Amino acid sequence: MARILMTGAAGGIGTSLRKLLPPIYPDLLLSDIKQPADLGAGEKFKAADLADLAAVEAICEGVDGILHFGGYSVEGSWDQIHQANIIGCYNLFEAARKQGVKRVIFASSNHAVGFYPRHHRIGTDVTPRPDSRYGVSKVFGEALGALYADKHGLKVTCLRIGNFGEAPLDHRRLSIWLKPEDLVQLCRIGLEHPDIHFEVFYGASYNERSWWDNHRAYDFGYRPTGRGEDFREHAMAEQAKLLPDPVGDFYQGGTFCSMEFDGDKSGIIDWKK
Ligand code: 15L
Repeated sequence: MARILMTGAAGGIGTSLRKLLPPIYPDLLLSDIKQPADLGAGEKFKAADLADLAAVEAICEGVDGILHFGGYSVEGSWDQIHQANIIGCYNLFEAARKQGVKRVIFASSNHAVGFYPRHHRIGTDVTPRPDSRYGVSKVFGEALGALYADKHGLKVTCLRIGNFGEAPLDHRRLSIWLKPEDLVQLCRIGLEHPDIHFEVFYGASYNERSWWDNHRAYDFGYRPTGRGEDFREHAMAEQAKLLPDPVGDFYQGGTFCSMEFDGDKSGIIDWKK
């Protein structure tokens, strides 16, 4: 029976997956910097600070596969991103190698490519265009994943997650929504598919407005069950409450692009005008 380690167990994705994974992976070890307040009696938990290599090695001991959802999950200061997502991600891959872990699923993000305009459909093989320090850390994590796959034989799957949740939150999220059960499918492909060496998939459900060519995931058997358009009315009503954001509304990364933006706006088309 495979022992699976999930980092980031106290975060948004981790909290949801703690409920969905045990029937599939009963030997599930949870980790985060602090124990989740609602940890159940049947749940196994070991605390670890990702910036501490020895602590990360300790949680990887005896583990077959890792779901790495730990780290900083939004834009932060350079120090926050550096500690949790640069040093932390390096420690995770290095600890996995040292402990003989076979597979790693890395939670990358759409923000690794957030500066592609929304009218540009992209695959997983495009040049990275991160929209934030956070996005840069995800590009770094994908690069580390490729290195550990090619040099050390770790089987690595990077998931460029769109927006994870029960429903799309606004207009932008109609294009990038990821239903929890669909993320579970992608994790299973990464942990179990015999042909994984190094792969990048978009973590997105079946969204008719998608900006992404995710055929690689479908080739590996991914069949998403979530459909963003089913929530169109709700998402558009929520969108109507938001202020216009010419930069964020033009690029795929949304507000991650407009925050701290002082670049050239001349190429930006305000579609609403
Ligand atoms: C992400 O990568 C974040 O972790 C999440 O909090 C959302 O901001 C999401 O992207 C998004 O783009 O909606």
